[in-house]
Amino acid sequence: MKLLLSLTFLSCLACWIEAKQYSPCELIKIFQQKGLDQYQGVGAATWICIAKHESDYKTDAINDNGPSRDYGIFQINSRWWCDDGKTANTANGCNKPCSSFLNDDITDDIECAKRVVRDPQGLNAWVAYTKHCKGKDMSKYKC
Ligand SMILES: [Ca+2]
Repeated sequence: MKLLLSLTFLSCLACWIEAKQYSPCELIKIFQQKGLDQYQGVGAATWICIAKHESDYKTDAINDNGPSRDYGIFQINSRWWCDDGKTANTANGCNKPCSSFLNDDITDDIECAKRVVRDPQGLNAWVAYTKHCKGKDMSKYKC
């Protein structure tokens, strides 16, 4: 009975805590599975660099920029890519509620990142990319 109670408690904890801090090795594997590695010619290490400097790999990262907010591992912006219900004139380019970029299932985050990088500005949409990744040695972001 005690064991059963503990198991119930543990599984409930798992339901509540959906957020997660990934490791680079976990992310590289997921990026490869979901076709993000080499998407538009961008290798997994560069995506890792972006996630590192945008969110430190935390799926529940939120940054308030005043008129809009950035969500999740790729810090997807509520003015252009998702709807958080409190950003004026969101373009909602990924057609998602921003809250879907805060859980530990990063499938939709990856799909939205693909949409972002297909825009003319490409990776430059991410400030972390231009500041920390562009033209830099990406070898330390490998697994
Ligand atoms: Ca998600």
